[in-house]
Amino acid sequence: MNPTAVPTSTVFTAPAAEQELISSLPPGFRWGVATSAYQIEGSIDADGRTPSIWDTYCQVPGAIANGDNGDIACEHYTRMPQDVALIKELGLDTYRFSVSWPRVQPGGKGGINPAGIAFYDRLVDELLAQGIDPWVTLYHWDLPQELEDAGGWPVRDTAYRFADYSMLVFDALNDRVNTWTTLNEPWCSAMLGYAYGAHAPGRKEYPAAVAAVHHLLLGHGLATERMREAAPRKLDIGITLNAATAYPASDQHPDLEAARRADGMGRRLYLDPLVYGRYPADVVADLAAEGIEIPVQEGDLATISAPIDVLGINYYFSQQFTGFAEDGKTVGDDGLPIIRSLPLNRPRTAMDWEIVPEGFTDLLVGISREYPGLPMVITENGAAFDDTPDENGYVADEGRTAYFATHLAAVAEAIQQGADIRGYLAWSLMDNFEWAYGYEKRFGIVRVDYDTQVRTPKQSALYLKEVVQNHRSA
Ligand code: IFM
Repeated sequence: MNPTAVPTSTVFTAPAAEQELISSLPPGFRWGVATSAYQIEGSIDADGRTPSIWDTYCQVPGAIANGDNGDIACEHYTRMPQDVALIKELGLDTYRFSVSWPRVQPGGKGGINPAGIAFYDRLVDELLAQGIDPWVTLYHWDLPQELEDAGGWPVRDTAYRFADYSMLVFDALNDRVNTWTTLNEPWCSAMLGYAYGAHAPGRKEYPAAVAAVHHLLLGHGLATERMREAAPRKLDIGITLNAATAYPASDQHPDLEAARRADGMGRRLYLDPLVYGRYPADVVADLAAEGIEIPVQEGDLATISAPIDVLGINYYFSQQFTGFAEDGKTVGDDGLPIIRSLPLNRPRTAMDWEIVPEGFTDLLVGISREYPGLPMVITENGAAFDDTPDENGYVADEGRTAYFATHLAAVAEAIQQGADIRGYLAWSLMDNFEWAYGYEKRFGIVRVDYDTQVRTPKQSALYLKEVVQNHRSA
């Protein structure tokens, strides 16, 4: 690469090596931003929408920081054209948004709610009118409450309900939407929601969480098969996983084992059935040792491994793991092997997540080698920092901007090492409801003043705009 061809940013100057990598991103690479329904829409009672598990969970005392909820959020439901105009202004070509299940199918049963789907219909039209490609995520965590009352994701029937709901949305929008993601981050739905009680519905039942993993994947497979069969033309259908690199803290056996387990439960438990139609034998054995069985029925794995066109990867941080307790023991009082994360001693974001860009490269290269032939798009990547706006609401978010630069360079590095990565969608278009953290944590490249709902692009937005412009004109 000729160093004189490296563009110089006017809002932020990344180190030359990073700039050089970023400018090596291939032609045709997609650029965009992502959001999700409950985090931005508000208008929770409008047009027939019924409660989701998040509406319910937000009412649990102490569940959400400051008692926040998504009732108003960014008022995107009523301000949508303005938000699409922002995406256009930033020069991005793709917008990934999620559809609120209880908005389009209130109560999680029956036919489509015309007033609910009309919002997404208008959104898609608005995006297309602005030359922005709509990318639909069907499920970003807002299960209709009635389906949780019937057992939620640990219950097999929820997978079938999800496929039915998916087809309602698919039939309404597939004439204009080319890219479809079934689930966003099933690990979070299953583990944060049913094992750790940190997300809605707030349950702490590990075996139920493992059943939820299977039924989420089954729902993905059922929906994928049905959408594929009904597709009027070649469409891109896939799933988005949150994943990370699990580094062993040393090459001692307990540390290697801890990293293997973390990787197994966090990454391979999803990718192996999706790509190879089997659960990883070591993870199955680990679960069996705890008396937990994945509730697989005949034909499920063939359904789950229905071919996909795109694998979405959401990346935020990586960790290293040790199999030693602080006192040196390798087995806990519960008789299970110790597994705990150890700091890598890196700077952290406001989420207390360590900033580990090489973990991103290693993850992408690893997936491309272990699961070859699967085109990937980065469907989320970004960082929360404690922003300080100036008197005009502008945030010079140097930390977030640097995060984008190092992580874009990490993606470019992965491509150079052979990974097939087709695009990058930043998380998130604007500050929004960060689940259990409420509005305290800000991931937006655009600041939202929650008192006035004024949106102000931050330095990171201007930086990404410039990166995209430079990429297009290269
Ligand atoms: O805000 C979330 C998003 O909903 C899913 N992926 C991670 C983001 C940051 O925590």
